[in-house]
Amino acid sequence: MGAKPEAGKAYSDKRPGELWKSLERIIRICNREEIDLLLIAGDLFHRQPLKKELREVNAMFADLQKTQVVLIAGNHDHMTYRSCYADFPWEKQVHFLGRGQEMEWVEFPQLQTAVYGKSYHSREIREPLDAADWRRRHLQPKEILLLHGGDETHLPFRKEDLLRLGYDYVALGHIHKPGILAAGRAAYAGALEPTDRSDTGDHGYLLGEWKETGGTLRFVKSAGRKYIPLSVETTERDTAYEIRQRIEAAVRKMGTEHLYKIRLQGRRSPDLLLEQEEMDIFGNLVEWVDDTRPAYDLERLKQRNKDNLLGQMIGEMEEAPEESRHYRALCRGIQALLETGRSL
Ligand SMILES: [Mn+2]
Repeated sequence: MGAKPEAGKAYSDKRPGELWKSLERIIRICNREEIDLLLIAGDLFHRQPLKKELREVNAMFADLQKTQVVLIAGNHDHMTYRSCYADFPWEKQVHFLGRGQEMEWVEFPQLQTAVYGKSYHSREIREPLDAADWRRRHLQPKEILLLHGGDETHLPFRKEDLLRLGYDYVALGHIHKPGILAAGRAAYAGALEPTDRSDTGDHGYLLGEWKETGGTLRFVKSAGRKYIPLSVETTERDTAYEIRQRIEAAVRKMGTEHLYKIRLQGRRSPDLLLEQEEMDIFGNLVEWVDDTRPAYDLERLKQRNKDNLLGQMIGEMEEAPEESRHYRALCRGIQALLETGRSL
């Protein structure tokens, strides 16, 4: 919550509201599926939550019929002495762990389960995970740890050390991409919704179940939109009209509700009129990279311009690797010279 992701002009304003809607869907799923525990492993908010935002979240949690909520604060919404988390009066089924610096826990005897966790009290935690600080107390048959971080500056840990703590399950937060760290033992649910254009791929939540026969854990897609990288191949025969149609067809096929990062690749006619604005057909274009190379008749141009700057640049370009920045810079320079028309 509280993120304002780049979402393409048609979506930018509605995107923050959509993130709230996404949480609302989770509440309905909890009620429908009679979920026992909803675990939120930090960074529920993208920044310090406002009191009115906590009231909204709390009102949603209040609708839970059977579900207990356990949450911690992550690096984005870390605790400070004036954090609204510090003294917020949560509903009785909501358990916020981490008003203090030490490990806290909540027991659910009817579920024979305890959930442990610690909130961030700073933006970063550079010290690696210390087993003594994170040990379980063996209060219930099943014990779960909520842990936020895992990269260099946010509680670095080695997988073996995490598993050695002996929890039945570690619900991990911080990394936006969902991923199982150790089958049935530790996993990142990932961000419920992608909140940045680098959050490509599917987003949703993890649904875990303990039965007599063992546990299962599966990822469930639930995000309303995703960021999709789309490569479009061009040839020197293509017109802008044709490229536009190609983009339109691809976006329609994958879904106009998604947000696209488009990269043009291949050759293109030297005098192609291509406006990025024109290519944002559905208002969901968030990134545009034009890596096409103009298909000049270089031999002819070099012959005609061997005594001037253009000829010199073409000579240099032929030496440079096609993928290099230098090559692309020369391409642009040559194009600029050609557009003035004088060298032709
Ligand atoms: Mn984080």
